[in-house]
Amino acid sequence: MPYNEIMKALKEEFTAKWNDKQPSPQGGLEDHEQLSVLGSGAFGTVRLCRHKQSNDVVAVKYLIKKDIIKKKQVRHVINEKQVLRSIYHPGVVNLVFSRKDLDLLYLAMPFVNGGELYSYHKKLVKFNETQGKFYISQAFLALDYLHNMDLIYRDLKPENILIDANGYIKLTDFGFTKKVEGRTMSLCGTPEYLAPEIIQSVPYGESVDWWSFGILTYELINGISPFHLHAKDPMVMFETICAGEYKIPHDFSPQLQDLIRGLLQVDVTKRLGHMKNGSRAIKEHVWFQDIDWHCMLNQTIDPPMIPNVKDPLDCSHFAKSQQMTITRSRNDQFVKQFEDF
Ligand code: ISQ
Repeated sequence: MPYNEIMKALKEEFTAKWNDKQPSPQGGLEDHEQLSVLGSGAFGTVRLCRHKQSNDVVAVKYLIKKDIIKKKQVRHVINEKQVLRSIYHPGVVNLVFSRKDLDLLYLAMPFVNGGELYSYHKKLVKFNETQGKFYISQAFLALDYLHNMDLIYRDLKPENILIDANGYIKLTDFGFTKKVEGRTMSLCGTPEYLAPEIIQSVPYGESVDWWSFGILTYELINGISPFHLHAKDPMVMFETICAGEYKIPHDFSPQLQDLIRGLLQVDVTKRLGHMKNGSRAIKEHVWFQDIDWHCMLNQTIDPPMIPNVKDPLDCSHFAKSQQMTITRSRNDQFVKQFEDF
């Protein structure tokens, strides 16, 4: 099936799910055994859980209602659930089920057991162009899918890219993802990956993701991101980003240098990927000329590495992190705010 046709079918499926808003069932995870902590974020942790009867495993994000309210993230969290339950693509994590009780919200997702791309990247220091191109092509397909669903991802970085047991990537963390037909203005993301137009508070669109895609490409192959130099001083970093002051490593091939220059354009109108169907310009860029996009989407290309996974419960690719403490309440003080979750 041609790519456009695939996207059209996926959009229909996405729209039907998006419009069919269903609140999560009430209840906790008493039917699951809680296993290792896989990671922790601002509002809670992600844990591996096993269904006691079926043995099915899921990665569950536990979100603490009190903390979400305190940090004024209620809309973001409700949105994250709606995005997760509507998306369906081999390159993105989606929702298996969700629940809520008096104090917590639960988002159950497939367990992607190879760990974060970030940790392999750290171990290998950097990928060569051929290895990097595999992950970057995969990330391209995932982003292009989200854009076709009118979603802007807004948080592309190696920490949000998981590797599955077959060595393919899955994007995770849709807390900043926004459905927009047109432009938006909110400030969110990770400083090192922020596009100039987000920093400058001007209305922006999906091109912000192509900027972050440029940063990701640079970082995966160079080992260090273009603006990392100023990581300790965000104000200087923001000025440098907006001035487009970065150096392209001399050991990048001329094709890769050209791709980076095209993506890391401060002027959005000149950025590769800008305009409707602009992603074709990226896909058809000379650096990707040896990529068979059809095989890339169907996952029939040998990945640069296959994670060493012993069994379905193997968590060894996730660093042990801190557990959270939850104070249980007796009343329904947070019920109203999360009605739509
Ligand atoms: C799935 N598998 C492992 C870790 C995860 C972290 C966040 C979201 C989904 C995940």
